[in-house]
Order: sequence, then C-alpha cells, then structure tokens
Amino acid sequence: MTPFRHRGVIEGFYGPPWSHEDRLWWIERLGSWGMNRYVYAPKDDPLHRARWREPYPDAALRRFVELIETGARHGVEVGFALSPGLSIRYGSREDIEALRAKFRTFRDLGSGFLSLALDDVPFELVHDADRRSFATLAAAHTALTHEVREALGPECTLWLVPTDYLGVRSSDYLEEIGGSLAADVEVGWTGRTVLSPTIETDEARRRAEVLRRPLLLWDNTPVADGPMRRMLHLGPYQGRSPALANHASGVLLNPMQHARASAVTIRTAARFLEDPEGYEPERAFSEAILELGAGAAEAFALFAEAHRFSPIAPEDRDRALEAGLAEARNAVRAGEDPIPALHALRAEVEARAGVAESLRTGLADRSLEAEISPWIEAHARETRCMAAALDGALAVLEANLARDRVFAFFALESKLSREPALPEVSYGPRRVLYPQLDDLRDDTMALARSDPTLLRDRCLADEVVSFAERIALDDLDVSEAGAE
Ligand code: LTM
Repeated sequence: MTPFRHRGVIEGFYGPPWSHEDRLWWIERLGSWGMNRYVYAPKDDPLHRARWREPYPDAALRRFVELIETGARHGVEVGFALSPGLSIRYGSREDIEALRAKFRTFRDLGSGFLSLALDDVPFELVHDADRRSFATLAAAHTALTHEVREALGPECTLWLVPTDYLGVRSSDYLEEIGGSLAADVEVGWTGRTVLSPTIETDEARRRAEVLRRPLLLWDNTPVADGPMRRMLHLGPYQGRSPALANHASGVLLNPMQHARASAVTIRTAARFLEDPEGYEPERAFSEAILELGAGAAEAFALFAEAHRFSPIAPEDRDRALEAGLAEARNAVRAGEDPIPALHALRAEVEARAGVAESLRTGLADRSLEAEISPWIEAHARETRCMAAALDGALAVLEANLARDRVFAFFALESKLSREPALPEVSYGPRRVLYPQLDDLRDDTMALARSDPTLLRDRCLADEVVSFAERIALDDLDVSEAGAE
C-alpha cells in the first residue's frame, strides 16, 4: 500500500511541450504503473503562462477532455496548472476573475486537480497598485490562491507552487504562506535545490514545518531543459529517502521534453512510490529497460548505461566500461603489461559497437527511437572513437617494426580526425550546467555549494581515448605536454 496520495508527472519543463498523443500514451502508462496524476503545465505553452489571460480555443479544450476521460478510464486524475505570475496584477478584480474563469473551465471539463504555479516569476510586487494593496508578495499569493480555491469549490485539489519553492532555509515569504494559507491547499517544493541530487527526510520535515502541511514534491527529474537540454537522462530514480511520506503528500516528477525517453526514470519512480522501503533502483531500472526497450532490450540497456549521468547521479557513466578503464589504468600504474587490460577494455567497447544499429532497426517504440536518435548517433560516434583509440594503442604496442608503430599511431589519429563533432554526447557530458540554485530570492540568490553545478570534461569516452593515446605515446617514447 503506497504511502503517497499523489503519484505522477507534472509536464512542467521549458521547451517544446509533449504532443497530445504522447500525453495519452503517458496517462495510460501512469495508470498501468500504479500512478495517479498527470498535470498539464508546459512552460512554453503561451496560454499556460505568457498569455494566461486568453482562453484555450475549442480544439484545445476538446483535447483536454480526451485527456481527462482517458485518465478516468485508467485511474489517473488529469490536472491543469496556470502560471500567471509574470504579468498578473494581484489586486486587479479583472485579472482575478479572468484567472478564476480559466480555472473553472478546467474544473467544468472534469478536472479535479488544479495548480496555481507561481514559480520562476518576480520575487517582489512589480505593479504600484499591488504594492499599495499588499504588504508582501506572500500576502498577494495567499489572497490569489484563496480566490482560486473559492472559485473551484471544495471538490478540487488545489496545489500552489510558491515562488520560493526550493531550499532548506525558511524565509519571511514561506513563514507567511505557511501561517496564512488555507490548510487544504497543497504546496510544492523541489528539495534543497532545483534538481535535488537527494531529498532527505529531515530537509522535507523542515520545509513542511514552515509550511504547516505535508509537501507535494515537484521533483525535477528526469527533466533536461534550458542549459541542460543536450543531456538525455535515462537513469533510475534514486536518492529519495524512503521516509519522505512522513512529510509529503506525494511526488510529481518533471520529465524531459522527450516523452518516451522520460519513461525510464518515471517507471522506476513508480516502483519507489508504491513501496519506498522495498525499492531497489537497479532492479526497477532493469525492469524499465526490458519493458520500454522492447525489440532491442539488450541494446537499450547498454545505451541507457551511457546516459545515466544526471543531477541525481553525477558520477554515473557506463559502469562496466568505467571498471574496464580502471583496470587498465591500474595495470599501467603497477608497471604491468597493459595489453591484456587493453584487450578486455576493447571487448567492452566492442559489445557496444552494434548498439546504434540494433536500436535503429529493433526498437519497437518508434517514437522512442526518433526521440533518442541524436544520442544514438552520439553513442555510435563515441564508441567508434574509443574503438579506434584502443585499436591504435594495441597496434602500437604489438607492432615489431618502429615504422609500423609510428604508422599505427598516425592511423589512430587519422581515424579520430574523421569523426564529426556532434552537439549531443554519450558516456557523460563534455560540459553541462545544472542550474543548482539553493536560494531564489533577488538579493541572496545563490548556486548550491555542495551540489555539482557546472560539470566539465566528464565524458568517459574522452577519458578512454586519452588513456589509449597516452599509452601509445609512452610506448613511442614521446612526452606530451598536458596529457593525462
Ligand atoms: O522547478 C520548478 C518549480 N520550476 C522550473 C521548472 O519549470 C523547470 O523545468 C525546472 C528545470 O529547469 N526548473 C524550474 O525552476
């Protein structure tokens, strides 16, 4: 029996929103995996945020009805969020009524879960009239939330995503929200930072105490938007304390713009949410890979290994390959003949050589194949580079004639020079910024000190290539400034 009331997905990322078909696919999956919420909140839908005052056209409303009805058939409450905070005048009756009317539309379509998303909006009252009407931003947010709550009635769950939505420290804003907001309104939190690597019970307890209610987590994983949009996050859900339910009413995960690829992490999260104490991430991961990678599960498993790196797993690259590289490095350090370890590493690389082709031809979910296609290409490229570098190093080490050894090194570099530079990368990032803020207020905004933010040179394939080159150069007795 799950301890969490709300379990599901909030489509709340920046960038191209999911398609209607993907949302239908997702709602069915959520139901079949024991999850029960899908919330529509795509930041780049203008009618959700920038142009929130405008009503949705009939065609969009018909699609929303289809989502809601599909949800009803699969045990999933389909919710809708509005994010008016970029322009709303909190004291304007006209704006308040426009917002209430738009929320009522969702309720009248059959949705019982609505969210007022005030994240990523100004941290102060920007309109003169609002500054005259409200002593604080929190007072304006509480008043607006109560207006919406009153318009929707007691049957609907209302979820406020506050402007101060992360961190462990309290603030005047949060104290005021906690003290004045009606007790039945759910309030969001993303953990100690934007993409919290871990979420500890004690951190949740502290925030829940300030807010005077259990939290409804907006869990920013596997999302990859903004400066991290070149990343593909395919690892298991992890780092969340099993006792979170003591302070949380639920968890909604924010996915990537790649709907099908997001399913790996979310499928594993479904396992956590149904039984946090018994959750085994690796087991859930294997199950997810088998299910989602149908038609090419073995290749998908190897591919996913190379895309586990994320804010919740910033050390995780391809674990078997990493172990092979460590063995080879150890052999060199111990002054042993590196050739056996290089052959073993080369065999690991070879096992990945057919991954791209197997995925392209075998993956049953063609939408998944299309989404991950740029990373399939990157995986193939990085795998070829590793193969070329290891083959070259072995050829240098194993050749007898000095000329053959030198030419083997030329051949290695010549192969590498023919590889195209690609924007996407596999086996860990060359560079990525994870926007790990741990304070959002204008005067004290800060990047988290303890959670990795700017990650550079973390591509395992590059490490394998430089290692192989170094071995070859050492054998050729060439020193190389700046090498490993
Ligand atoms: O996390 C929240 C509450 N808001 C935004 C999301 O819309 C965005 O997708 C994530 C990841 O960039 N960060 C946010 O701050």
